[in-house]
Amino acid sequence: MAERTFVLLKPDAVQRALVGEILGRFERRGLKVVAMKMLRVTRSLGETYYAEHKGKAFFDPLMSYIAAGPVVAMVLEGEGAVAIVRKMMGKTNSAEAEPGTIRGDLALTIGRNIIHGSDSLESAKREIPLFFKPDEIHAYARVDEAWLRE
Ligand code: DAT
Ligand code: MG
Repeated sequence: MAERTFVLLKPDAVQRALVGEILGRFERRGLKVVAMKMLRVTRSLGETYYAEHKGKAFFDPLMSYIAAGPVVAMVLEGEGAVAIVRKMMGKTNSAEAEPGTIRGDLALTIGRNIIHGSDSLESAKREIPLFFKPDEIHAYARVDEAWLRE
């Protein structure tokens, strides 16, 4: 069953011009981009999005990091998308992430780990509507078919 997951390229990924590199990995794997936008994460959105970490020692630095510049948010669709994206991202602590993973190839520390991906289908269902309205998410297969008929 095709499922959807939420991915956020954090401010350092944008600032380091790694958007194409990371997006290309997902596209080449076969995941479909069904929604994408560049935006700033406000303090209020950041607190809702990372609510599970409120009260932890790294919460304030995490809020500053996520709000430090524009991010690229996206919804990726495909069979097993949630687990596949997590595997491709590598461990949360970039220092421990395996080479071949996004963090293992492109990031050095836990505090600058360049990417977020939903950790479960439930998280994806909570996170996607924080960033996208229903009409900003596109039914990829149907769009493609209509376009081919023209
Ligand atoms: P992930 O982003 O792999 O889902 P998470 O949800 O546990 O990891 O944490 C969210 C972000 O918070 C993570 O990408 C980086 C930061 N973070 C987590 N644990 C941390 C820690 N021990 N020290 C500093 N930052 C941390
Ligand atoms: Mg997480």
